Amino acid sequence: MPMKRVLTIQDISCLGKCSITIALPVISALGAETVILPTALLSTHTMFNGFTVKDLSDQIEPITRHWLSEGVKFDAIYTGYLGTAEQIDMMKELFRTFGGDDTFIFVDPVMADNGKLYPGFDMAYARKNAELCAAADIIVPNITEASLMTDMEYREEKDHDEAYIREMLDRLAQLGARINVLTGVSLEPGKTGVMGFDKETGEYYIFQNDKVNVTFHGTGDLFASTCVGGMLQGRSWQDAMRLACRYTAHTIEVTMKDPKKPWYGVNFEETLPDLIRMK
Ligand code: PXL
Repeated sequence: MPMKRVLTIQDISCLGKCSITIALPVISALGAETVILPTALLSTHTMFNGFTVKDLSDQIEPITRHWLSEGVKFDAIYTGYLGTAEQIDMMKELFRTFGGDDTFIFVDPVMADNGKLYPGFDMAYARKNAELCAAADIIVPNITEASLMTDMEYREEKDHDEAYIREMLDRLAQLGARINVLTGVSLEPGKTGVMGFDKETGEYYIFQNDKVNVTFHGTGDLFASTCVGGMLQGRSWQDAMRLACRYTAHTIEVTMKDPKKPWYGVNFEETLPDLIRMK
């Protein structure tokens, strides 16, 4: 099979195991060429105190202009954490330039979790992220992000039921993407996973894992990167979601066994060989 090529656009957090430092190894391990466009350079991710940030917005236009002059094409474009509303506008432009029938656009509207926006984001940014989702083929918000983009109440996992999740999926679909996947969905006690909706076929998909009662930073990026890599291997979106749920859960479990686990991220390095073998 010819090698697939994906462009991923998100920050570089030098220390912290998230965004590009997860996307590159994970998608590469799944066998696709991973081209990066860094949106900002941070000393660490934003859960640390005192992190430094250098915005790289001014590099986006010259870098993409060079790629255009080289005739570069992508099989997928995957956006994650972006810093500013202006960068979202730049992404919409970039999708128009590099998108097309042979390029799927995968948007993870990273901005919030556990009912709260991440530092530096506000409701205006949430509305902007909804515009980015409208320009995508597939989106993978968590419940917090989806609640902000659909004006629905945020409910914790213990309060999820299928009616709540279906309504959220229907409202997400109205934003515009064809495939809408909610992460962090719990449809049975002790379980967590995803529920997705393909608005073209009208099909819903649910996958639930045993819940490990911890949250780790970077697991959303691990999940999204695995989905993108899985889809580039030719898996259906449902198969890619299932792989991503199983791999993320497995990595959390393995990380929990490390007495020296870092507080800021998961030990995905230890589980990458398993991912390569997972069916
Ligand atoms: O994992 C998402 C993410 C990516 N990049 C940065 C972050 C976060 C979440 O907080 O701070 C810089």
